[in-house]
Formats: sequence, C-alpha cells, structure tokens
Amino acid sequence: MQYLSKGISKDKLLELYRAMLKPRMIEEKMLILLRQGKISKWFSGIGQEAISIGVTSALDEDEYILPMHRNLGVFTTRGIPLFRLFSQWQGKSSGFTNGRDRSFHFGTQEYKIVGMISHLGPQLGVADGIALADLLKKRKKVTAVFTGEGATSEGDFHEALNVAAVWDLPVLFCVENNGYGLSTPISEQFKCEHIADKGKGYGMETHIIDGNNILEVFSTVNDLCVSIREKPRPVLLEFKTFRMRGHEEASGTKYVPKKLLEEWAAKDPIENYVEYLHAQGILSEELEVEFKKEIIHEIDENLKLAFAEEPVQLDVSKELNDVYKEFKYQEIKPNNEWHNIRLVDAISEGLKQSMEKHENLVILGQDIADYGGVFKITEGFVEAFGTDRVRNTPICESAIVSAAMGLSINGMKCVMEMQFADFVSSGFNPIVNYLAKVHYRWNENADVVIRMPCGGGVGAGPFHSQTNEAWFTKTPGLKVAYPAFPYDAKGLLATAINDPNPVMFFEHKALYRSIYQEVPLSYYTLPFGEAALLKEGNDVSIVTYGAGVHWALECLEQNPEIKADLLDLRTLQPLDTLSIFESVKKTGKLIILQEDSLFGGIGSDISALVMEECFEFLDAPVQRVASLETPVPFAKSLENNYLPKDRFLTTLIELLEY
Ligand SMILES: Cc1ncc(C[n+]2csc(CCOP(=O)(O)OP(=O)(O)O)c2C)c(N)n1
Ligand SMILES: [Mg+2]
Repeated sequence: MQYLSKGISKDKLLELYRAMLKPRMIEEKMLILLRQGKISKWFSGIGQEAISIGVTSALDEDEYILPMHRNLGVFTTRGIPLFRLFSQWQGKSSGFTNGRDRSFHFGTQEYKIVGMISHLGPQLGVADGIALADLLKKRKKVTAVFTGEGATSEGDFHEALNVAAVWDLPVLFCVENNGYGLSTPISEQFKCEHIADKGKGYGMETHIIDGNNILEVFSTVNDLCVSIREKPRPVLLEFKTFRMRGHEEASGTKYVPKKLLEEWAAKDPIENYVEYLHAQGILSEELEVEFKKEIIHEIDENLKLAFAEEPVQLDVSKELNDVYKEFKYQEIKPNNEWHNIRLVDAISEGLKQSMEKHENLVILGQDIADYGGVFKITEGFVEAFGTDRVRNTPICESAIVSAAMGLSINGMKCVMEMQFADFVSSGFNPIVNYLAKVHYRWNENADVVIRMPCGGGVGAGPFHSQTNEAWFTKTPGLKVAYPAFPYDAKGLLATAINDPNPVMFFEHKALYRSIYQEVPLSYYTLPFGEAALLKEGNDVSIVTYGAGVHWALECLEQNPEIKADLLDLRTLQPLDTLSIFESVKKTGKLIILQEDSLFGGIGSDISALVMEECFEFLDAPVQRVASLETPVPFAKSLENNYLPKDRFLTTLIELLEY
C-alpha cells in the first residue's frame, strides 16, 4: 500500500492511527462480549475503519455526518463518550434512545451525527435536506452521508443523488463498496464496473478511493471538503474495501471465497498503516503499546459504567408522551375583515401567510414554482418568496420526504406538496418510518407538513382519487388533519405548520373549487383535536369528515324531519373522542360516514371506541357507511356506485327505525 503524507503533520498522522485503533479495539472487545451473550447483534466494520476515520477527520466538527451500521469509527472520532455507546447497545438510558432503538440507529445533535433507519436508503435524502438548509442559510458546510454498495440499488440512492445534482447540494455521498450486501456479491447487485460510474448519469463529480488507505481517504476527502465549501456541489465517492466478517456476527462468512478474504486481509488498513508509521520513524513500539493501553483502559472503564447502569425503567406515560414533541397550541385570533373564498383559496392564503410568518419555511413539490402547482395553490408564490423557498422538485417523492426531514434536522420548516395524495405511496417509507418515529427514537422532531390533495367524485380513476388517510392514522407519530371547509382549512394549516411534529394535511380536490365560505383575511390558527358540531339533534349522531361532511349536510337538508347531531371531525389524529362520546350518549345511535373503502378505515376504530366506551348508551348497533372494497373506478356510474353518498340515507333511515 502506498502512503502519501504530503502536508499532513506528524501529530495528525498519529491521530489518524489512534482514531482507527479505537473502533478496532472496541469491536474486538464486543466480539468477546457477544460470545459471552452480553450484547446482542453486532455489525462489524473491521477492515473498513479507514473510511469512517478518514471522512470524519476531514469534516469540521459542526458539519453533519450520516453514518450506517458499520461506521463505529464515525461515532468514536466525533468523541462520543464510550459508556454512552455501550449503554445504547444495551438499551439503557445513558444511550441515545432510552432503550427504544438498538445499535447505531440514533442521531445526536450534540455530535452532529444523524443515524440510520434500518431501511438504509432514506439516509441519502436526509443528507440532501441538511445540505439544502446550509445552502439556504449561506453557511459554507459539507454534509457527508454513508451507504453500502448494496443499498445503492435502492431507488432512494438514485433519487437522492439526482436531487443533490439538480440543486448543487454540498453533499459527499460515500459509498463503501465492501464486496457484499448480506450474502449478495456485487456481481448480483449491479452491472457497471464501478459504483462511481453511476455518477456520470447524474452529472456528478466522482472519485474512486482505496478505502483501506487512511491517508488517501483523508487527503482526498479533506481537499474535496475545502473545495465544496467554496463551490457547493455533490460528489460521489466510491471507497473500495472489503467486509472481513459476516453481515452480522451470527451469519458468518461461509459464502465468501477464502482467497478474497486472504487478499483483503493483506490490505488491512491498520496493520499496513502501522508498518508505514514504523518505517517512517513516526510511531515507536513504545508509543504503540501506550496507545493500546490507554484505549483498553478507556474501554474497560466505560464498560464498567455501562454494565453498572440499571436497565431502562418503564414509564408508560413517558412512552406515550414521547411519540410527539410537545407543542403548546397558541390561539391567534383573526381580525374583523372576512371575505368569501373557496377552499383552494383559503389553503393558498393560509400557506402564503405562514411563509410570511416563518422565514425558515420552505415549500417543496412538483411543479409548484412558476407553474403554481397543479391545483394553483402556490400561484404567485415565487414572485413573493423566490425559488429558494418555493422549490420545484424532480419526480422523486421518497427523496423529497427525506429531504424535508433533513431540512427539519438542520433548523428549517418544510411543507411538501404531494401532487396527488395517491402518489404518497412513492414516499411512504420515509413518512411512516422516519418522520413518524424519529421523535420517539432519539428526540428529534420532523417539522414537516405534507399536503395531500385527495379524494374521489372527480372521475379521475384509481390513481387520482384515493383518500388514504387510514395509512397514516394507523401510524403513531403522525398527526392527520382533514378539513371540510375553507375556514377550518386555513386555520388548521397554520397550526399544522406551527406544530413541530409531522402532519399529513388532507385537502379534498372535489371541495377545492365547490365549497365557499366567509374566511378571515388575516392569519389565524385553529386547534387540532376539536371536532365541529355542525348540527344538533336528538335522534342520531352522524360522525364524518372531508367530503362526507357535505354529503351528510345535503342529506339532512333534503330530509329535515331527521334530527341529528352532525360532527365534522376536522382532525383525525388527534381525534376528538370526547365530542363523539358526548353526542352518542345523548342520541344513543351512531352512524359513521367515511369516503375511504370500509375495511380498516378510521370509521372502524371510531365504532370500536364507541362500543367500548358508550355501550350502555347505545340503542342500536353502530353503523359504518363507506366506499366499496374496490379500487376507485373511473366511469361516473361506477364511481357513484363506489362512493357511499347514495347509500348513506338508506342506512341512516334503517338506523333511525331500529
Ligand atoms: C429496505 C431494506 N431491505 C433490506 C434490508 C436488509 N439488509 C440490511 S443491511 C443489508 C445489506 C446491505 O448491504 P450494503 O449496503 O452493501 O451494506 P453493508 O452491510 O455491506 O455495509 C440488507 C440486505 C434492510 N435493512 N432494509
Ligand atoms: Mg456491502
């Protein structure tokens, strides 16, 4: 191995050695503990230390770094006290997740490290968002994100690199090509010769680096960082290296040809470097022994601390409370000027006023800039706020959701416009696995609102008509709003943006231009978790939301003899169960109207809750009226049959006559 130490001080050369030695020695200790059954899973980075250490050493301490499961060296080089790492691996409180997540699945703002989620790929888009925030705040920073070569097959890799290229984001994409992804060799993972070859397709600068050569890694990355800080751009780095142990310890390396292991063993990043340092007279035998002694001492002392720590104590209310970041709702009252506008106008007005209120708010979405979005919600926004804050995105929902997460991590707020709610399936993973779980996992919040133009009755077929709120009400960590009127939509959107938690904000397309209402001109907020009692009557309770509210109103108008409480839920998470129970206790009968297909919708849960909490008050079985168990059909006659509107009255009368 050829080492070039040009311009690197002797102290730095030694520091790099010590920094590589530490994770190696921790790992060797962990392997012993693993065999003794004292720790659970272990993903070894032995043989790959030069990459973690070289990259981390080249970054400034306040630059974000996003490691994966083999990057122990990132955590140690950033100076995290070892007992905190050991505690984390044992699921104890001095770790970073209060026992809620394992191994390296955590982040820490204190050390500017953003750990992975198991799904691998979303990390890359998060790095984009972090870098975008730096760019927007005119901070000259680099963000480094790691991935294995296996995970480069995920769509997230393609999406994140493409976005970074189009936006000139200062991201170092560090691919550790270690020959295998679990048991899959690179020949079954990708067809090109080098991962770096892919950079060309994204119009991106690339470098291939010997990942076992610490000086090559450090020098190249250091030079690149200096250059990227001045001239922001993404760079794809492929580090050639090898995974010397199993995917995780239990799985072994039987499938890896012995010859390969031997070849790479000869290229060990630490042994070779030690030889070089000895030959140069930089490292003496005595100093080497001293370093090792110090590290062993540090490991032992910190292990003692971690083992002595009590297992994490269960506090049920804390478990529930930590799913969301605390948000103290602030009521802001409107002024006295009102105007008659459509739902679509109210959302646009609310969004615009939030952009004026929050300087750190960025809107991301397809065709939202000059074009104004497909529903024209952001028309004129570019003139008011510029394309930095009203940002057209490529068609890549997953990377954009991840980027929104990254913006939030780096101090921004983000509203993402999903062009149609149906397309959220392409960004589903980071929503339910990253945004929803991040506060519970490591106390980081996702200050993101995803606007969801949704719903049927518009003759748009199976892929432009869905109302998929149940995918999200099911997921702890998300809030879900679903206003039916312009006044509610504007006030709730303002609150959604103020709330530091992730909010799915449903906007019914069929209501956009058909529903008018008097709405305050000025900025105002409305609280989540409060249903609106639109009509009062003693015969029956009708609970609904979105388009269902308007169907129920029409039905009651045409049948004035029916005396019903009509509750518009307005938000589904939090859900105003108190108002539902109160009404049911008064009327003794409940019908739930939901536009989504029946099974597994929120109506089913409301029904179950009422059965559990109000059983003795019920005079009839709770009724659910919802769409058919089919995709949403295109032709008018089929769609009318699919939607529950025409079935609602029949079931309502049956319930009244029960
Ligand atoms: C979406 C997803 N698919 C599959 C897995 C299972 N899995 C975890 S790590 C891994 C291999 C990753 O290989 P690579 O990206 O090369 O990283 P390495 O482990 O080699 O460092 C696999 C298949 C996962 N965690 N997430
Ligand atoms: Mg790999």
